[in-house]
Amino acid sequence: RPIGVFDSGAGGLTVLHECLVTLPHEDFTYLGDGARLPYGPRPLAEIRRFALEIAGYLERQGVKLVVAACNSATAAALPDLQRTLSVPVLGVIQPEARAAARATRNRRVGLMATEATVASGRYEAMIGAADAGVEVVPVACPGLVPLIEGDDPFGEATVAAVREVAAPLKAAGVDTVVLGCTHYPLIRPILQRVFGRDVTLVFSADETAREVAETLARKGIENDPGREGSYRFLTTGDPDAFRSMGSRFLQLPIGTVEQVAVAD
Ligand code: DGN
Repeated sequence: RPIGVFDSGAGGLTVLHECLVTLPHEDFTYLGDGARLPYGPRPLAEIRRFALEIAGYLERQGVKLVVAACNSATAAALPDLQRTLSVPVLGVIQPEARAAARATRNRRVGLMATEATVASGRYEAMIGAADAGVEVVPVACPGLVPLIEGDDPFGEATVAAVREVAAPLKAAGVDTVVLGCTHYPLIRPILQRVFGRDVTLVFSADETAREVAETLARKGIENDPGREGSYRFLTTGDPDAFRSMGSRFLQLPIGTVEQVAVAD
């Protein structure tokens, strides 16, 4: 059975990318809610409703595990998803929160994320659960997703926007920055150069892929490691728009994209 991965759009493909590298023997079904993106600026209750619909659709498709590959959806809905679905559900916040608590030396961690993720307070709760002495300094970055999805993701405007959001985190003396949004791995070189050598950047994609692998092993639901897995794409929005944005995030062939309706 495949693993279901969902996001508001194509950003979660950075998480799928890492899962495909870490778990080449597994099958994946990725569902982007292209008809309703972006999630980041929406109220948490609305994101929760969308996430439950999307994940419910994947469950009806027969997936063996669901990955909420969207920080905003994880922030808004993870406990509800875990309560509602009959298969295990992993989000992108807890793996990253644990990694951040491990990485920090001065116990001061910065958070860059969408407005919804920052408003949820989930990172503070999860990092606090890992180490109650860690102070979290959050910065909402509403400008970054549109820039990374724009015509010039690696241009000067993106560098300027990163400098602006980095300034308060550098002033606060954080030694670790959690990149709490699916889109940020794409601009890793820009982020690392702006923050400098001594700041550790923690990404949700690779931490989550590791956690997916551990969960499959623990539950004994791994595929035979000798096989080559498959992956397929579904969207609630325009398949062509998904394909053109998606290749930027996946860095693998996308192939056919099927349009689906997710409501019950
Ligand atoms: N996938 C969203 C997140 O990780 O928060 C970013 C895109 C969006 O919906 N704004």
